[in-house]
Formats: sequence, structure tokens, C-alpha cells
Amino acid sequence: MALSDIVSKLRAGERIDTAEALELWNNAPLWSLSEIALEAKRAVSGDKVYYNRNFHLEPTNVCQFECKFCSYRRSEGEQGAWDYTMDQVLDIVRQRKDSGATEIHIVGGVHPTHDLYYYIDMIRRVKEIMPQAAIKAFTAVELNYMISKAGLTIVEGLQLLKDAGMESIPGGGAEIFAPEIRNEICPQKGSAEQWIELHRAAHSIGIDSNATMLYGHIESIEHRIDHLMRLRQLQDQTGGINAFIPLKYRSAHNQLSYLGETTVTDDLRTLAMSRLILDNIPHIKAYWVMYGKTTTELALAFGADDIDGTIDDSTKIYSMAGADDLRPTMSVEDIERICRNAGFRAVERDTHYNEL
Ligand code: V47
Ligand code: SF4
Repeated sequence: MALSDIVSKLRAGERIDTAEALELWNNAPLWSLSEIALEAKRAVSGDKVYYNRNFHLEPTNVCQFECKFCSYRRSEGEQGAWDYTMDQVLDIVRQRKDSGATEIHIVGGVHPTHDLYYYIDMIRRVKEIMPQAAIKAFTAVELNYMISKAGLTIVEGLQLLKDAGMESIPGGGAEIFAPEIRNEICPQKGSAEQWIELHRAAHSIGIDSNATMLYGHIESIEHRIDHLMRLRQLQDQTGGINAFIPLKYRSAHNQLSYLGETTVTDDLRTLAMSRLILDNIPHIKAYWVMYGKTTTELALAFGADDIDGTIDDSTKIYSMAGADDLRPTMSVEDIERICRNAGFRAVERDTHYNEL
């Protein structure tokens, strides 16, 4: 199909297929992708760009797995490893108790001994300190590991976590679904089907979630499209995904460093194509900690309608992989300025995208 026909199809609100997505991705001028992705974004969220007041809690970077793109993980006892005690974790939360945060994003490594019941206890105790904050916790990979180790079904394990106060699941661990890439960059992580089934189970019991895609390493555009199509299919079936976050591979200090990083135009094209393919996922997030603030401003012209939150110097995953900001923090004023500079209006939201 000719490019102009694909654009007309999108403007008519019709869905594009894999071949059309590939044609658009490879051949549409960047400005044209900006134009149609913005139209799609405006239909969902008008001139709003969402953000929240949040912080991350990373209880440990000790991880059993060795994903090749990861700069964050350490083995037990290795230099640079941390493994906070429960008291230390709770102290971090106590220090931020009055920060106004409405969300605590908890992720760490796939730890060899901390089990499901340890994390249930953590969630319960964090929630006791900050009952007003929603807990968005653990990637599907961490959850699959801790729940299967406990000998429970996925639904049983998720229900226990939900009962303790977990409201939502972040998008991590999706990487690239295609097995030939997944087996190469993160062979221990479990299959695409396991990631998808965990999110499906969560949605079935009222836990919503996000989805991600790690791009810019050894995958092709076809792999990215395949990934987005699988997410679109899941969302058609459950409707439980709030936001999609394309994650740019950052290349410092990991086993894939020799690959370097993608260009900013690739980042913008990927965002716009995500908005256009994922016609059923309402929010596309430009995660500012990963892009840096400059690219985030630009990203808002390519279909993103969310920039994540204030963060408050609480995550190390990206600074350890080479992101600009070593102590990522944004005030609400910074966020408002970035949105205004890009021609939009910043709107505070909660974890489930209710406006505050
Ligand atoms: O799954 C790890 C990625 C993810 C690198 O749901 C890397 O709101 C780039 O999922 N370069 C975890 N990416 C982070 C994540 C996330 C982040 C922000 C918001 C949300 C949300 C979710 O980080 C991992 C992996 O894909 N990652 N190392 C790296 N070197
Ligand atoms: Fe472990 Fe997650 Fe890093 Fe993979 S990406 S090595 S699972 S911390």
C-alpha cells in the first residue's frame, strides 16, 4: 500500500497491519509521523501531558539473571551490590512519607532468597507508612520467579500481593518478545508468553499494568513491530494496559556496550510508531529519566502524552547505564515547563490515570 493510503487509513481511525506498519516505519518522513502521531495523541488526551509525583524503591540490585543489556545487576557480595534490610527499605519510605508522592514504584533484581512472602510483608509495611500512595511493583519476570518458587499459581500469587496492597504492575521485563532476540539478550528471563500471561492474569483480577519494549540493540524494525502487535493483541483481549513505554537501550557498562546507542530520530520514530500501532493503549510514556530532559521535550511532538514523574533521585537503573542525569529529579515546575515548551499542558494523575 502506498504511504499516502496508509496515512489516510490512520486518519480514518483504521488499524494498520504489520506490512503497513513496516512501510510507514521505514519510509515515512519524520515530520509526517509527528503529524499523524500527534493527531492520534490529541484524540485521546487533547493538549494534556500526564505526570505523577512518584519515587522508586530499589531494595536490591542482586540478581540471579545476567541480561546482557543490564548495567544494574550484581552478584551477591560483588562490589557495587546492595541489598537493603527491611528496616532500611522502610526508612527510605519514612523519609519520603510527606513528599506528596502518590505512587511508589518498587523493582529490584531477581533475588536468590527474598521470596514472595518477604515481598508481601514489604508491601504491607510500606503501605502502612504511606497508605495514600499506590504501589506499582515488580516486573513480570520478578513476579513469575517469586510466585512459581512459592508453588502457587500466578493468579493465587498475584491475589496475595494485591491483598497486601499492590495495585499495579510496571512494564519491565518485556524487552523484545521475538525468541531469537530474547534468547540472545536475556536467555534466563522466560518467554514472551510468560510475560504476556502474567499481565493477562493480573488484568483478570483487577490489577492494571504498563508495558515496555527495550529497543536499539540487536533487534530489527520487524522485531519491534512484532512486539507491538503482540501487545495490541493482549490489550484487545483484556484492556488492562494503561501505558506503553518504549525503552531506549543505554549502552554504558554492560555486555552490549560495543553496540552503542540509537539516534534521536530513531527514538522519535519509535515513539510515533508506538502511538500509531497501539491504537488501543491510551497512554504512551516518554520516560524522561531514560531519554534525558532534552529528548523528552521533543518526544511530546511524537505522540507521547505522559512523561512519568518527579522520581526524586530514587532510581539507579538508568544512571548506571549511562543516562545524563546521575541523580534524576524533576520538580513539578520543571515538568510544567517541559510540557509548556512543547505546547502542552501538564496534568497530574494517579497511577490509574485519574486526574488529580
Ligand atoms: O525491563 C535495563 C530496562 C526495565 C537497561 O511501568 C534498560 O511505568 C535501557 O520497566 N538500557 C525496567 N533499558 C524499567 C521499567 C520501567 C521504567 C520506567 C517506568 C516504568 C513503568 C517501567 O529497564 C527492564 C529493561 O527493559 N533496562 N537495563 C539499559 N541498559
Ligand atoms: Fe536482573 Fe533485571 Fe538486570 Fe535482567 S534486567 S539482569 S532480570 S536486574
